[in-house]
Amino acid sequence: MISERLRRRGPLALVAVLLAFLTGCASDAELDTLNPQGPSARQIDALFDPVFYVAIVVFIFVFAGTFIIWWRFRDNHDDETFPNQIHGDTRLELLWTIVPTLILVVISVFTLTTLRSLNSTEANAFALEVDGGVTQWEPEVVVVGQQWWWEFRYYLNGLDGVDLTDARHLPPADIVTAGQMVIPAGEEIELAVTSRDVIHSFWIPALNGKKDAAPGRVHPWKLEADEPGVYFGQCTEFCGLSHSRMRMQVVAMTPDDFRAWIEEQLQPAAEPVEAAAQRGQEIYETQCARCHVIDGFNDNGGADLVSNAAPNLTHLMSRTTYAGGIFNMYEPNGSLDRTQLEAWLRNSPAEKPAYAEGRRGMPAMGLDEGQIDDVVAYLVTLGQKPSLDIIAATEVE
Ligand code: HEC
Ligand SMILES: [Cu+2]
Repeated sequence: MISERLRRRGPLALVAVLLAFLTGCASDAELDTLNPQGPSARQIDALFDPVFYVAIVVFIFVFAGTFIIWWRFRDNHDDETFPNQIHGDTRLELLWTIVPTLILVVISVFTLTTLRSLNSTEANAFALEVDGGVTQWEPEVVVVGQQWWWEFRYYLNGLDGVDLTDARHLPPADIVTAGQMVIPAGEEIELAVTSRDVIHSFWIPALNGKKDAAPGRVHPWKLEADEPGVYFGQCTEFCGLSHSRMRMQVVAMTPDDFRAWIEEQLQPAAEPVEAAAQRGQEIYETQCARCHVIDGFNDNGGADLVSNAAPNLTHLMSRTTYAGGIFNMYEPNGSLDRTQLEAWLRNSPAEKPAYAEGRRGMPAMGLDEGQIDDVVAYLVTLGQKPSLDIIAATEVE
């Protein structure tokens, strides 16, 4: 007999299950794993789908079996009429050992083949114009995780001879950016993934699976986007207080736009002309330069951070998000989101929780409102604003 309790609670439980199920129906979800937009993600999807169908068949089989047995033998408490016992039936034992084994063997063969192919790379050289000459760039990007943001380093002459084993003291790169990795669409990009502190995990669901970023290790990985576009990601290894605020994006451009981006990023910062911006630069020099780098102005030789790095600000304005990809730099109409940037400079740990006293994240700088205005006047001279299309496509909530 179905108990009175179950009769009352059953519908409630069903609603809860349905609600959980419905959350899976979001369309256009940024981190959708079932919407592959590059070759690696497609391979994973091609493995996922058949395994999922096999799992459904097994699920139905097991649950139907359980249900039928429960129904047929319900209310049978009389020991005299115990049903036939099948313990030790060799045929049955063999059957339910061999069938699952076969299923798992077939799945593992396909899984291993997919893994092998995901871990092999065949990136083609990509021609870039650097210093008036043509450089054949082996498309590689160094990905460094740090509590709680991602850094992307481009070494245009290749990674041969670049020692990545100590992520806190990496050799200078041609381009260093944070939060947004820019790549050419339709090209395979090799990644070298590492970390400056704890274990993080790099994941752009539309383009590929996850790869751990571990301190002292360099993990190879790859990405390719079929089309120009913006692909969202999220750190997926719990890494402390602001783990959920450690986001990133891949911005895939047409090859020509990408070349233009490289050219722009190679420019050192220009000297500020306005008086306010010059005052801002002085504040930067005394207060911020111990952590941040602006190419052409300072390197942070004696960095003060435990993790030994803060985002490179040379082309800050060319990024549309900051602080681990959680804030928009621009309003949808393309104007600076000044309120948010000022709030960040006023008291960053209030905007994004961090252990600033434990030297993780950016500390509150104690600037007064006049100084904040001057610093903003200086920051807006750093790098070019991207197109409205990119601002719209990269917008975060
Ligand atoms: C003690 C080191 C330190 C000092 C000093 C410091 N910052 Fe930062 N800053 C950081 C770190 C670390 C981050 C990354 C925080 C995060 O994303 O969680 C950061 C992030 C930023 C960002 C966002 C950049 C991005 O792309 O995500 C800006 C802008 C910034 N700082 C400006 C400043 C300015 C201006 C000053 C001086 C008034 C300053 N910082 C002083 C460590 C520092
Ligand atoms: Cu992380």
